[in-house]
Amino acid sequence: RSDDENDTGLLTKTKPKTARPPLYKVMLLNDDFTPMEFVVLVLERFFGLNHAQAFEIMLTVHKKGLAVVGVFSHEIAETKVAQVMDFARRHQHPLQCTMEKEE
Ligand code: NFA
Repeated sequence: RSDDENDTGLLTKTKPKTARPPLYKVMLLNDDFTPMEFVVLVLERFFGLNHAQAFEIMLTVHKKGLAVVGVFSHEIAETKVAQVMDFARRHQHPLQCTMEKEE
């Protein structure tokens, strides 16, 4: 905090603003080929969801086309996307995972 003198001659406090790092939404996209159980496994393994939560989010992706599965710092979001994309590729499923800066 610093003291500033305004045009009334009064001293006022100015709160220093500490910028918070931006957060990133990690999303899963629907496709016609990835098995539902594989998507549930991804959500349990990489996003720490229990089976019921994972099944619910999988169904949302299936019905709506995509869903946000978590919100993370840039570095963590990048790691999640890379882990999911690598796991899907190794199992030869076309599942897509992307990240987007939160507003
Ligand atoms: N739509 C896929 C199916 O019917 C399931 C799926 C859900 C795929 C969520 C990708 C994401 N097998």
